[in-house]
Amino acid sequence: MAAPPATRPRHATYDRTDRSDARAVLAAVIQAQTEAEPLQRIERQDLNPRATVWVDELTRDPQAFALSVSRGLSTRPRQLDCRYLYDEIGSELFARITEQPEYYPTRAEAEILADHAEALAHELGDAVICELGSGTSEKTRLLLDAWSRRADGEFHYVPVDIDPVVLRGAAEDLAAHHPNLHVSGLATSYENALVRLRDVTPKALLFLGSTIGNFDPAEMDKFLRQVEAALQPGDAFLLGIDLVKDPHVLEAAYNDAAGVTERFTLNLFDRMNRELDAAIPAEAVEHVAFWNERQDQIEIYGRFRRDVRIELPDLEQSFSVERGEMVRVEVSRKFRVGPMAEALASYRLRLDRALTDADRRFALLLLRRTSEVEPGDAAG
Ligand code: AVJ
Repeated sequence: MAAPPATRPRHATYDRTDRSDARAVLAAVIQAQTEAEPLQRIERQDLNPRATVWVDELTRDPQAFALSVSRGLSTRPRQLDCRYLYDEIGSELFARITEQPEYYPTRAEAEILADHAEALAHELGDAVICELGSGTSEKTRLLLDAWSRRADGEFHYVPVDIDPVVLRGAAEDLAAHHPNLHVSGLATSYENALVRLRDVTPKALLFLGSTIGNFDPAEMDKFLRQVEAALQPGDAFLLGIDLVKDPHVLEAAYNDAAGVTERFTLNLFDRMNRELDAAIPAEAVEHVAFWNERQDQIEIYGRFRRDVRIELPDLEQSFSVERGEMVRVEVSRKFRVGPMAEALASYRLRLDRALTDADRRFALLLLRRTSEVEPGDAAG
């Protein structure tokens, strides 16, 4: 047994030689970082002997949603924070989006993961798999299965998701299906999770589904700085990016014929009614999604069919939205491999391999955190 991790929690690292203790070390790292943030209350929930989740107060705080909506409706153009799309209903609807024939990204990425899971497990099998925005961890199972076959002993998965309900479900289910797997889930923001995972190494940080496309350029810069700080030299970063392609294909993916994406968008306004008593009439909002050619991004809005007053009674605020107004709920940027690799190099992320599906719709970038910005990189 290693020394009790609690004696050196802030600098604890994952000990390769004693896999059985790694969960305790992970727990100590996470707990220690938590204590460094006294305002952030964290509740530890042991689900079964091999699955634990840490739930941040911020994920349970209704005020946070209200404040975010208030901010979003006060700015022009109005825009809501897309993370609030993923409550229990929204996560379920997103899972159904991924099954729609028009929504290719999930299938394309799963194809890549299935084709390369063995090779990735071979290359990265020692690493703790940490995943930002894990959701149901559906695609990640392809990797976990490969890790499970390869691992000589125990291995570790740290899923991070903003929704504690979805996270708990996935954590319990994954531990049940892999007898040599330990799951330590974090229900928190990416930012908090990255701080807490800094000392866990070697790790493979996963950010799949082209979720990075939800960030505007300034947010992406901030996020990549946090990733750079969270990774130790040699740690891996597996980044899924959706690629620029025929606008018809892109627009169809966000306007599926069955109307699931429409319901996904409208759920955000329903959620405002459910949790904030916003009093938005059900038929007042419609889903609009289109390709913005200049910015290489899909933009998704709720468009108001008539004048509506949105109430936020807890904040004693209300907002009048006019007929025809568009409230942005999400952007989904699309990328090109070359420029993306160049951008990532200035965060000390070196592209080792770009894996694509047969139709080159989607790419999975395998990056390594280097000690230095690669020479010749102008942006460094
Ligand atoms: C989960 C953010 C990657 O942008 O394609 C799908 C979300 N929104 N359809 C995406 C989404 C509407 C999705 N991401």
